[in-house]
Amino acid sequence: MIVFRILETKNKMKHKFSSLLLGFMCFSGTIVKSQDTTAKILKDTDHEKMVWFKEAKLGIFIHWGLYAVDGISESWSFYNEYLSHEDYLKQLSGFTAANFKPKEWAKLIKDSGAKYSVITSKHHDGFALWNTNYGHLNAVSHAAAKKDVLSPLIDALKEKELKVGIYFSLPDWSSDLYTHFTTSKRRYAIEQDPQRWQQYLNYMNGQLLELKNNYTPDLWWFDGDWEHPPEAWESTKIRTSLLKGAPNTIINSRLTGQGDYQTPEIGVPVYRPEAKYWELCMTLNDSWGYQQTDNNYKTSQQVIDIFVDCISKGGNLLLDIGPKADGSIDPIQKERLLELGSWIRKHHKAVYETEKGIPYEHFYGPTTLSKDKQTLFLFVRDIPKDGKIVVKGISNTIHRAYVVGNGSILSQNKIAKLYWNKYPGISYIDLPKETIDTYYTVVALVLDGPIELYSELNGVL
Ligand code: H79
Repeated sequence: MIVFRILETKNKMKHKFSSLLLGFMCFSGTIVKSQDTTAKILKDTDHEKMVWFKEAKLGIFIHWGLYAVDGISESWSFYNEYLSHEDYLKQLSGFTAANFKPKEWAKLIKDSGAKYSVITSKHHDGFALWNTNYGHLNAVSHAAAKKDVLSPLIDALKEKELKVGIYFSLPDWSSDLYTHFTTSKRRYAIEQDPQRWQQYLNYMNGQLLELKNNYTPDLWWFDGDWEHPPEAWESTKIRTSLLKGAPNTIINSRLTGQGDYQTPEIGVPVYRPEAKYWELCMTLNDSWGYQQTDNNYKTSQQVIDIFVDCISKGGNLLLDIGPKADGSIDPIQKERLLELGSWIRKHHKAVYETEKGIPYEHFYGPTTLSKDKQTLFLFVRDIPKDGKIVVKGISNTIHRAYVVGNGSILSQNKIAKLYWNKYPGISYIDLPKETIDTYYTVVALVLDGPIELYSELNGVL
């Protein structure tokens, strides 16, 4: 259901399908290992500026716009001609933000365990949440809200010491200056009217500069780059301009070729991505924005499954919420964030400031490593039938095994260790029932030094 609903809209498009955005996909039943072709990122990204991102692990994505009024798909509903553009814009009168409490949003995001948030300043429909001087389609001039809703949210996020990411759609399907209007209607082709395209770029860059100057975001989250090649977007120029005076700002991979990190969407990477920095964006149900008819919410277990999968593979999860048009947040969405947050708080040592874990050959489950590589965290989802977990091929001495967030010291015994070779044997660690967590129990193995994995191919002799 999940992928179907989202892809259903896209399949209507006349473009050839490419894996550019959805990232890390497998096709036609053949196993295709993740390839770096999915999102072209810069090779010379400054690693210093990526530290907070790498250690953050969780961000909260916010899709808030006109589409929440009728509960229809963000921008795509009119693009794919499910309703007219005129009817889509009628939602302006329902976008009230009457119960919008930015401080409560920021608190919820903080309580989810996230370290940053990314908010849709403008989706493909061109509706801007801030008081832009470029165009009239915005929350202040035309919507029932009659106020800038972006500024107070960004202030509240900063007050909570959360990093701020701004989502910005390169396409603006409502602008007369833009090439694409709907799936069957193009306004013009760039080659036919380069001047008009230049006017669009001026408009778009004007908005970007407003956002930069108003909010000095920590991260830019671009979307929609697939509609034109990077030369048409002048993506190099955009990056230079956004980083001028703000060199530590991070840019996602959808400013084609100019991004700092890879941006897979929905598809949880099966294989560990090769990219040093990546972030999976994911919906809580099957919709980015609020859709009252969509009750296909992932359970808390499933949300935590996805989160653990991402961090054990060295990536971040950008988990989406879709607030209602009045600014309130659905109780189920709140509950999922809070449940994730309380699990993360209990296990924070195994989550933040960790690195990707070890290969599955050593432990049949997700793992992370402390920054000094001296503590290995094992994420145990299913209760072992004999109450023991198994770790193989670790050459270090395990000084201590304990349950994170619970403190119990665990007993262990080793089998198949000979004195006359280096094969490290197999460790069995007892996991008493009383220590089991509702979602994942995390066992920390404190090692005698940085982890050393036994990797001789031929075994003992
Ligand atoms: O904001 C949410 C979505 O509305 C937006 N990104 C998230 C965060 C998004 N919409 N579509 N996509 C992302 C990916 C689009 C993929 C496709 Fe296509 C569009 C598939 C078919 C048409 C890309 C372009 C692949 C072929 C053409």
